[in-house]
Amino acid sequence: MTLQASVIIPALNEAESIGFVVGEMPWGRIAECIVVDNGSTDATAAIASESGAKVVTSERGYGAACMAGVNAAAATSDILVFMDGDGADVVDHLEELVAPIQRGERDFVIGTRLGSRKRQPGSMLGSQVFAGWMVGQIIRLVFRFRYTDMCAFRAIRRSSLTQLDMQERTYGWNLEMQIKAVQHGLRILEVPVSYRLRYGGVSKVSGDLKASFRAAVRILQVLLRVTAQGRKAF
Ligand SMILES: Nc1nc2c(ncn2[C@@H]2O[C@H](COP(=O)(O)OP(=O)(O)O)[C@@H](O)[C@H]2O)c(=O)[nH]1
Ligand SMILES: [Mg+2]
Repeated sequence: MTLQASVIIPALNEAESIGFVVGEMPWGRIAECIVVDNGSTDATAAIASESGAKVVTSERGYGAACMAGVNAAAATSDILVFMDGDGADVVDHLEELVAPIQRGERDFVIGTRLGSRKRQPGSMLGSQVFAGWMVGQIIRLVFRFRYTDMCAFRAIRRSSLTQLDMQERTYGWNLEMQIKAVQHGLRILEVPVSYRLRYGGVSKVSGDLKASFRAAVRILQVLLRVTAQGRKAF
């Protein structure tokens, strides 16, 4: 029996892109696509729903949206896939993320935009490449596992995610998952993925100076807090 996968997409003011993203879903391969809209002032929710997604809302924050998606996922889904709602992630790679978990070989499969696959020029800022590298080095020094990126496109076994007891409700969510996955001894795999320019609309994080600064501070806080807790616990 193949394990079922739910795709969870946090989306904030993505009216220009969300129809494209949901429209690309390989419906035959997934149980459902959940779009979590918490505070959009545009037609994101309506377009997502018209395109076939299940739309839910949550408290403010990127991590809060991801968590709401987890809580909304069908009880029959054993695998949760996260991806962005701007069309930058390439859903064709979904199979490569999900299959190692379905085969029982891995618990957490994360995309890396810095591997062998094509990255559209300008789709990733130098600061994002550097942040992924730096965080990867710190995690490697402390926990002996090397990540090359903090890519949002990732798949995780639901029971493993529950075990991680995620606390972050803003932009530290992705990193918290990565560090805790190592701390809890999950079987992790990085898979090279392609990355595109966003389909339409504007960036809420990397392209916005204030938001990038807030995200960077949050990521550093998570890095220090979760790493310190992990060192105590293990
Ligand atoms: N629901 C929700 N989605 C968010 C929030 N902040 C960012 N997103 C979504 O998270 C994804 C990544 O954000 P994006 O603006 O593309 O960041 P960038 O890739 O760093 O430029 C997109 O799908 C956004 O719509 C938020 O507070 N709530
Ligand atoms: Mg983006």
